[in-house]
Amino acid sequence: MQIAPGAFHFRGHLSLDAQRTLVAQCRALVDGAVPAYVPVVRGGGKMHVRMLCLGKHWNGKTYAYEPTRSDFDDLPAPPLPDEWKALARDLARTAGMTLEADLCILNYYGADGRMGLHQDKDESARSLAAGVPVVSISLGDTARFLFGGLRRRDVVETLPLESGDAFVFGGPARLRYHGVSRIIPGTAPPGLGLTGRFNLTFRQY
Ligand SMILES: O=C(O)CCC(=O)C(=O)O
Repeated sequence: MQIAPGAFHFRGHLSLDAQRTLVAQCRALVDGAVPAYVPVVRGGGKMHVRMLCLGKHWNGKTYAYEPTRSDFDDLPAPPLPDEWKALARDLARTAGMTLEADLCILNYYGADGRMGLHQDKDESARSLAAGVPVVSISLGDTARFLFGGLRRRDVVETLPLESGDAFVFGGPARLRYHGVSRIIPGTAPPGLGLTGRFNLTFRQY
């Protein structure tokens, strides 16, 4: 469903089986050879998620993408799986947009996980100017997602992102402020076996 020009919320897009497969992949990745970590950002504050970037690493100190994690352990960003790229491509197409994702930021939110209001604007000037969308997939506990306007002070709408939901924002919505005010513990589908929440955001640098 379109919620604003360029912004789409697809509720229950992924079957429970598809969610289970993704959760297993996310788990293996965040505890793998290049594990997720809690970034410390420019001002010195710790983020409230565990993050793992695939394809390209987003450096929380410089707000720039790089091949290796120079703000943490110098390990290379693991590759973005082809089937994940295809999933993001299909979702963008469903929203009438084109995305050839070359990176994904995978975040794990525990019970106290959150993310302040921000714009995703560290991708290339070309990608941003073209309005190439961000495709977001939610797994596990429900998030209270904040979706604002192009200015920080604009009115912010709150919507629940549940397990299996996808959210796509591109075109005129690409630079809208967004964030997560909180996670609602215990709301993941019982059959998923996940405490907390994974969120995947696919982007094209
Ligand atoms: O977790 C979410 O739903 C949003 C994540 C986000 O805003 C981001 O990764 O930039």
